[in-house]
Order: sequence, then structure tokens, then C-alpha cells
Amino acid sequence: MRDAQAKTIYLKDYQLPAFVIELTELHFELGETATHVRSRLHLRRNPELLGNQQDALRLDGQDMQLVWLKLNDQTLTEQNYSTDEESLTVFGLSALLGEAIDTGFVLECETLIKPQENTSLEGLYKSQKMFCTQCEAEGFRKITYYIDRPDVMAKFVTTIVADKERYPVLLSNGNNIASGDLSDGRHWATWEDPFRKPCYLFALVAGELRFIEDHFVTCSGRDITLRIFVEDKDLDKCDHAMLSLKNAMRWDEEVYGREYDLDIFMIVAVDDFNMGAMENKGLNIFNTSCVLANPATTTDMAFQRVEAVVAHEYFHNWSGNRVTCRDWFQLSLKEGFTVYRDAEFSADMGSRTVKRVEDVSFLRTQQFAEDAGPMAHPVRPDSFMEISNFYTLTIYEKGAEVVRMIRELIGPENFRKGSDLYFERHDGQAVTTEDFVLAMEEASGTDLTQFRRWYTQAGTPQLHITGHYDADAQTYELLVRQSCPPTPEQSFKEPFHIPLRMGLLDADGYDMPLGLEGEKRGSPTLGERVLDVTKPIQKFVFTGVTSKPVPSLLRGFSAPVKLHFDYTRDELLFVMTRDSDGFNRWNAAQEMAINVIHELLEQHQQGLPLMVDEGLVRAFADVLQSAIDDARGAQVLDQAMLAQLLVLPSEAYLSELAAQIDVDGIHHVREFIANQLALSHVNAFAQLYTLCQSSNLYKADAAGIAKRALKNVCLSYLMRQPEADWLETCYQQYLAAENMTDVDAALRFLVNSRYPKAAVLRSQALADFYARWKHESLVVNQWFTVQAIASRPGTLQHVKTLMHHEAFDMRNPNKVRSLISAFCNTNAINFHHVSGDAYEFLADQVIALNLTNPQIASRLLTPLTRWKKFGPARQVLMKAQLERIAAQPELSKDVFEVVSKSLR
Ligand code: B3K
Ligand code: ZN
Repeated sequence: MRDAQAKTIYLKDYQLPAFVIELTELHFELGETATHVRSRLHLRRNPELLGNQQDALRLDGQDMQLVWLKLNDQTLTEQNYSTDEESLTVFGLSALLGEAIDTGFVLECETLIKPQENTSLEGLYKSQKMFCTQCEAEGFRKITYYIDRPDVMAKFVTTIVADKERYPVLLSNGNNIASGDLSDGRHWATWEDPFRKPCYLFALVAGELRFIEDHFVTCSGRDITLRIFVEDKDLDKCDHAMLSLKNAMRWDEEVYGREYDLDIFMIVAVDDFNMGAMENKGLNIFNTSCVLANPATTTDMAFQRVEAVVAHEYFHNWSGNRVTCRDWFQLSLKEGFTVYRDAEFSADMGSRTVKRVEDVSFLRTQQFAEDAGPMAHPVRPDSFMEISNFYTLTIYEKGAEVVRMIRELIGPENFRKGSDLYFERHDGQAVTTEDFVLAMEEASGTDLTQFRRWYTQAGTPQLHITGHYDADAQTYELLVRQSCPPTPEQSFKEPFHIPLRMGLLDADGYDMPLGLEGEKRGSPTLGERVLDVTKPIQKFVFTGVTSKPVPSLLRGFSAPVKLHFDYTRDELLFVMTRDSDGFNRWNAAQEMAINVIHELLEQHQQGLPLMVDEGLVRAFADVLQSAIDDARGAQVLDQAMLAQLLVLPSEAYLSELAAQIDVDGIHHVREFIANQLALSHVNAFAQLYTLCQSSNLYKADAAGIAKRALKNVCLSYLMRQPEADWLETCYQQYLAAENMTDVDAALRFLVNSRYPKAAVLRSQALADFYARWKHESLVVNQWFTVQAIASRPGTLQHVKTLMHHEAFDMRNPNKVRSLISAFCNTNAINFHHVSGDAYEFLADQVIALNLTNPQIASRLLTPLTRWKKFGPARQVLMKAQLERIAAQPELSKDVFEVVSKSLR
């Protein structure tokens, strides 16, 4: 192992920092082979640490060469300090400094680093021709020696010196306070950030960049300059991000009362980036995939992602930067809250119900799987080996659900009071999830003691609910049982406090009044309420229920739980068509499909002939008829919602639901049902496909996106027909479409088609697509993905061939994600082929990336970590690959942690 000291770090060991840094002055000389970094740290002993004062100062630092070190202008020798692979320690400071150790001293050093050789994309590195940084979580220690922890907050002044021709643009956080030319062809710029911040929010960019500029006038009338920096060729792809940014700034003022603080806000797009984007103070750095967008090159989904990520990073300015995390165990404090904020923003910008449907689908498929696997951890973890492994769906998505549940429990007004209190009380501080909950408790007067278990207990709770109607007593009783399966390190779980939003539907589908037994007569009886589920078994008795109701439970997915209620298919159909809650209508449709799929899966496993339930066929007919009426002008229903209703539950979700995953069975049955539905409704799909054609100019607005989604869902079913006509229609859409959404959809269907006649069109389209877009890196990524996710046999071999394609680059995370991750994560039937070849393939890639980019390597591993969910034959093969990885001589902490936890 490279990091022989891959040791576990525990939250319980947290201690205040021994020293604080008031001011950090940095000076960079960016060179073509090495970069010189000079830092002047204005330090003093932490005045809060009475009694346990330190005499030695330990700074974090990795992969750098120390040139010199000075204390208050005096050069130090190795008698005064020592270094190792991960740190520098200065000893005997009281003797060297006297009182100044407490009143203030300056530690200055010069270090030499090699950004050109930094393939981990953490710290200072080169992306194509530009210099850029990524410091969260612990990347700053690869730039210079520092106390690299989020509760050490300093003002930063940064000077960058670089060749003027190669790097005309020099950026860092805050305001540009001075700049000038040097006589040797270099130039310099100095940036000052007046807000104290942890070093993980530091950023530097140098390159040949162009920008678009706009302005935003804040609620208090301040004029903010907004700039998006990109390569020259991408200047035409910035407008959507700029519009999203302005919308986000306005929204945060209106919904949270948060105003932007600096005079300038900058976004820089870079090609090589480990994740989506980074919220560095005043200088956000973005993966090009999350900022660039225009109709010709970008799908609707990518447009929406740009809007969401731009907003997310902007919102961090308050939830993350002004109020930051005390330590990395508190990561969800900023991430969960900010995901919740960006989800609400997107809901307000587009269709609220569809946004919820998409988020819940994602959560239930991916986060639930994580919570049931070997890496399961609480929203506030107790320990980790490598913090980079904890930027997880649990921290982000489940963390956002936890914030959403607090709002469910205390109500929207109190939630706003709570967030105001939180921001005001903790502005400029590094705090904990406990501080967040306390603010919410204080503002609302609600006791959240039991609720806090959502932060400390991992695993997805289950709710088993039964209903009983007593016609004589006119009561309806809900019996709610909760439980939570064991997770690694937590075999026993205490009951959670679960907000269960619900209603009772009468025979016409209207919400009945909801008076609970024991409640005062005359108290308002609403048609919807949030029940506080707190006990392992709990009874709720509704009174005055004049007829047998159909319960509508967990409306809006008010808690991240697995709900079991034994609905008949007729009841599901009723909820699907009548419920006032849009989310539950969709959910009932999914439940019905799951029901039918499970039934057929049993038949399939017993070797019986398959028959699709007529109820499901009729339900689809109803949805299609509504969609047709709607497209003809009735416009009563949300087209985006209709598109969602026509999609069967994904193989990934069906796998998550299974105790043991029958890869082939799930694929076979789902395909069978989709083919049957296509066959039964070919005319309706064809009619709707035509009705959804639009001659309007492309707009990535909610209405346009919905229409294209519906149209392309129809095409996906039509392509299941053997008639060559549909192939031709699809090919024509591919050729004629002027927007990437329609081009991409058509290409996907052609590539996935199993009909022999598709082969020629498929090759033509793929060749044409590459020729047309080979200069657009992001579009080429789509080209890789389309091919990687084809369920046809032979895809693994094709993926291997594509890895030698001129456009593939293993050092670029977007390329790895679009080809290798796409194949391993979204092509179950090929990835889990019984030969085990794909497992071996994935392990090979992890082993290769382990040495160059550990973060990407460890992330890539995820599908292998789920080995216990498969049958014995696959388990053996998957485990063998994990063991092969574990036996590698130089394992990074990142990969070591995931592999060792998966094998325990
Ligand atoms: N805060 C960053 C994530 C950093 C990941 C470091 N491994 C982006 C975000 O969540 O906004
Ligand atoms: Zn974030």
C-alpha cells in the first residue's frame, strides 16, 4: 500500500486546532516544469485552547519539496523542524518566539510543486493548457504546508505570476486589487478575499480564457459583476449558465433572504475535473459538462443539470462558505442543505412534481442501494479513512431529505425562521449539523431529539402499514410498523421520527377530513396532514370517516423510507388517476408496474409462459389517451408528468428492490412487458409521437422539455416494433433534428435496436455523429455513452475497442465516466454477464486509475462492491476481482478503504 498509514479517523477524536491563521499571503510563480509557492502565514496559538497548549506546530503537506522555511524572518534549520510524507512540524516554538506564540508570528516558506505531473486533479494541476485548483476536501495540502482543516479560517491575499502570452488571465478569490507586467514577458495579479475562509475554498486559475459578462443588482441595490470564463470556442455556450446564475441569485434573496457579498462572481469551465463543480469563494470552478450548454450540442437533461449545478454552487456561498463545516464529518451540513436548496430552486423553475419524481427515483435507486451495501454510513458519519470517499449519495441526497423532513415537521414559516437564525447566528463560523438542528428547534419550538437519529443511524427505514375501516364506528385505523435493517457497525437501530404526509380518498377521489381520535371536537380537520411516526408500532385512528377510504400515504415522499401497503391493483389505479398528490399518482403507477413485473418474474423463474396483466395495459391506454387529448389542446395535464407515467421502473430500481438480483430475469421480463405495451398501443404511440412534433424554435423551458420527453418516450416504444418504417422514422429524426435532445434520443434507439435492419442505419448514424461532433469534447462523451449502454451482446468488446479510440483519454474523468462508468453502472445485462469478463475489465481499470487518479478509481469500483446482492456464481466472480484489487502492492487510501470495507 502506498499509504501504509491508511488509518481510521474518528469524529469522537475531534479537537480544536492548536493554532489559528489570521491571514494567509500566497505568491505563485507558475512555470512550465515547476511552480514555486511562497506562503506567509500569520499565526498564533488558539486562544480558545486553554490548558492544552501546544509547543509544536504541525502543518499538512504532501507531494512537495520544501525550499526554505522562516519564522519571523529567521531561517529555520532542521534542528527546529522535521518533515515526513504528510506533514511539517516546527518544534520548540515557545523558546523561539516567547510571547509572540500567543500574540502573533509569521511562518514563511517556499515550496516547489509540479502541477504538470499532478494527475490526481487535486491541489494545483493543469487541465489542458490552463492551471487550475481543486482543494476540497484536502487538496490544499498539495499546494503548500498548511493547517488543512475547515475550522481554520483566514483572510487570503494571493499573487500569481505567469507568462503573459500563455496565461493572459490570472484569477483567484475575492477582488483583484493590483496587477502589472514584468520585464521578462511575465505578468502578475494580486487578489484579496476579505472574507475569512477555510483553505478548501481557495482557488487559482491561469490560462488563455475568454469571458461573457453580465450584471446583477442585489436586493440592497449593489451592482455585482458576473463573469463566466471559457475557452474561445465555447463562448457561445455560456448564456444558459449566466441566466441560471441570475435566477439563482434572485431566488436566494426571495426564498432565503440571502444576498451576495463580493462585488464580482466568477465561474471558470475546465475540461479535466473529478466532479461536477466547486464552490470556491467568488471563483467557482466547473466541469465543462456542468456549465456549457447550447441547443445544438446539449440535451435537455444537460441543460437542467447546468441550471441545477450553477445554482447549487452559488447557494453554497451561504450554506457552506459564510457558514462552513467544523470538520469533514459535518459535510452534509453544507451538502445536504445545499442539495435541498437547489432542488427547491429547480422545482420553482420547472415542474415541481416532475422534479420530485426524478429526485426520488434517483434516491430510491442509488442512495437506497448505497445504504444497503458495505459502504453504508450515517448522514453524519462517525469515522472514515479517506474523506474523498464520503462525497456520497447519503451525504448529498439523503442529507437533503433530512432537511426536507425538518421542514415537513416544523412547517414552512418556522423553517424560514430557522434558516434565518442559523445564518445569522453562525455567519463566519465553522459549525456542526447539531448547530443546524438547534437553530431549527429554537425557531420552531419543536423537539427534534428523536429526529436527530436520522443523522447518526445508517440504513433505509421500512414502514409496514395496514388499514382497517370500521363502518359502524365510522373510524379508519392505520397501523404503522417501522423497522430498519442492520448496517455495517450498527446492528441495532432505535426508531426514527418519520413525518408521514397522508390523506384519505373518498369514493370520488376527494380528500376526506382527517380528525384523529382524542383530538378536540371542532379542531380544524384538514384533507391532508403529517403524522408523527415515532414508535416501532403506532396506531392512528381517524374518526368521522363516513365511507371506506383509500389511503394516500407518504405524499410527496415525505420521508426517505420504503413503504409497504397492500394495495389491490384497482386501488393503485384509483390513486393513480384520482389522488390530489401528483407524486403519489406517479408512485401508484410505478407500484402497479412493479407488481406486474414481480408476478411475471415468478412465472419466468418457473419457466411458465408470460402474460401481461390487462390492468396495466389499460392503465397505459388511459395515460396515452390523456396525453393525446392534452396534446390536442386540452392542456390539463403536465406533459412531463405524462412522459414519466409511460416509463416502466428501471432495471436498476427493480434490482434495488430485489433480495437477490436476477439480472437476466429482470431484463427479460421488463423488455417483455415494454414490447407488449408497444404492441398493444402502437397506434396511440404513433399518434402522440406526431402530435408532439414541434416546429417552434428550440427552448430549454419546461414546456419544450416536456414535449420532447413525451415524444421520445413514444419513439422508444415505436422502435420496439419490427416494422422498418419506424427505423426509418427514427433515422429521419436523427438526421433532421436541430436540437441535441432529439438527435441523442434517436441515436440511442438506433444503437439499441435489435432488429437486423437497424445495423446499417446504426453504423451510418454513429459514423456521421462522430464526424459531425468530433471537435466538441462533451458531445463525443455522449457518443461514447450511447455505445456503452447498448444492451446488445458484444458491448463489452466494443467498449474495450473504444478505449483505443483517438478521442478516448483515461486521464480525463469525463471520458472515463462516459464510457467505462456508463457501461458498468447502466448496462447490467452486459456488465453482469456470467462469464465475469466485465468484472475483470472493471478491476483492470480500477487498478490502472488507482495510481493516477485515486478518487476516480475508488468511485469506479462501486458496482463491484454490491457483490452480495447477486447469486452464488456471480458473487464468486465479483469477489475474486475485489480480492485481486486488494492484493495490489500500491493501493491508494481511497481504493483501499472501499475494497477492504467491501470484503469484510
Ligand atoms: N463541494 C464540491 C465537492 C467537492 C468534492 C471533493 N472530492 C462540490 C459540491 O458539492 O458543490
Ligand atoms: Zn455542494
